[in-house]
Amino acid sequence: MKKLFTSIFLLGIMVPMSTMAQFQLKDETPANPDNVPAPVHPVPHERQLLWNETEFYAFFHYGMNTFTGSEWGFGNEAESRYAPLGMPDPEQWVTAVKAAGMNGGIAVVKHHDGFCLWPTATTEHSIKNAGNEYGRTANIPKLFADASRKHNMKYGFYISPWDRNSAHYGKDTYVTEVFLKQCEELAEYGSDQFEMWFDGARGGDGYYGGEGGTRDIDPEIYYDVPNLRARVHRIAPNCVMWGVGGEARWIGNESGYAGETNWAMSDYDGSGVLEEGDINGWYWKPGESDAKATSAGWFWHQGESMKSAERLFQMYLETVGRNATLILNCPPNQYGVLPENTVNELTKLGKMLHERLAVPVYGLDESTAAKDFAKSATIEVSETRTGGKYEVANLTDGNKETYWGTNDESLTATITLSWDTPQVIRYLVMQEPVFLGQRIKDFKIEYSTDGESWIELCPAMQTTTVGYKRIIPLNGKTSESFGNGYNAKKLRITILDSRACPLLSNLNVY
Ligand code: FUL
Repeated sequence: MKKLFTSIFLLGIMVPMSTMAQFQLKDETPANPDNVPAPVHPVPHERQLLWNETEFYAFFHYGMNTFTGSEWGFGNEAESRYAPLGMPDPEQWVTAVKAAGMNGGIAVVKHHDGFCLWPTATTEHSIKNAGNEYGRTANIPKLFADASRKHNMKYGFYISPWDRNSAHYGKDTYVTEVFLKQCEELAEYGSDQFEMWFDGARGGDGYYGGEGGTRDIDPEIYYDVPNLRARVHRIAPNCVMWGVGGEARWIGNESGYAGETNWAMSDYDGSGVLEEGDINGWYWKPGESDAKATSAGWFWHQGESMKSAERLFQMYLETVGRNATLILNCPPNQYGVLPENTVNELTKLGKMLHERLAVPVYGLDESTAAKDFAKSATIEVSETRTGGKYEVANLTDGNKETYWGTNDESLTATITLSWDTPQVIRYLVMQEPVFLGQRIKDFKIEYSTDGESWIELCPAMQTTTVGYKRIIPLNGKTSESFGNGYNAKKLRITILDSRACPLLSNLNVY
């Protein structure tokens, strides 16, 4: 120890004075010259942020069940039963959902029955042995990935961990020789995929290579999730591993709604927590809502009908508008295409989203998009964070990296928008820069027709969390939200409480 002190001392006298002065100068430099707010933990991983920006995307349940009429095949279906009536056309799926304002999709390429829609090396229970030439030649993950890239859409795959066909299921060899390899094969179909979807998958009864019986497994342990994540991320680094993978959570229902209060954090996937998240959660686990656009099951069924565009718009408000993402199921039929009524309703939905909320929809002219009145408003705030980088103009600059905020001591704030002439307004959109954590806990919205007196809007709605995106129908109703609107000279948002100084990256008023 003595020797160490001596050498440090000697080193001290050997350092020239000019260098010492430089050290001192460095110490005096403030550590945070821009006064960047400290993050409030937990914060998302880069891939979770990218995933959140996908917002609204499709689910395509297509496979063996499309031909057997089942929802959960037992696993003993002969491969020859998979025999499409025409060449499956994933490009048609992709363009149809793009017209609905969606930004991507997830194709089911293996459901619980274990039949793989690509020529996997892991099993003979795949399209290699399909009943006809269409079935044998249409490599669905490949066609789907190619079409998505061509149309600038994000894409990913649903691969059921539970495999009712495999003789290995329930043994270690299923995970090492079948499941992980299948996930890697799928990752190889595109290093740019955004999400891999795994359901709860606790096992149950099945064919299991002819042995039958029941296999009960603990998904947390059995699927070797850390290894699964590492192996997929090595190939597809931005692929969020949903469900079993632990990087995004189920929203707790399949009806297309999230809690009005919805935190992106959660530790525990139990009831209650799923719809609303958990303000005290240690993990960033944002909610995804999976819902059906059709009246029957997840797979296509004869005679099923399509939900109306108005109903789908309501789902959008109650999911994307409540800090969740929406994965809307549109099942292809036995020809391997989306039926005409599905395509028509999706097109109507795209028009609605464009005309009401200015969602960019391919093929629709920008001049027909909802007008953003925040852009023409004069915006005053109770306070602007010091540092020169947090001005109110950041709210309307369309840049997700820039934001407005208060100083650390203030957990409340007001933002007032005014117009020279009153504007008819219906929706308010707010976004937090969630890369610094989700903060806002409580807010209220008021408007004024004369610029003097204030009336509270949607008082019965839980105006609590904001998160990545919150869309508020100002009449408080998600079901009949496109009403007459409010003739507003002013609109005031009061942030009443926040986990740390409130920050907002974007504000729109339609
Ligand atoms: C569930 C599955 O059991 C259903 O069949 C469907 O695929 C749904 C989206 O996930 O876990």
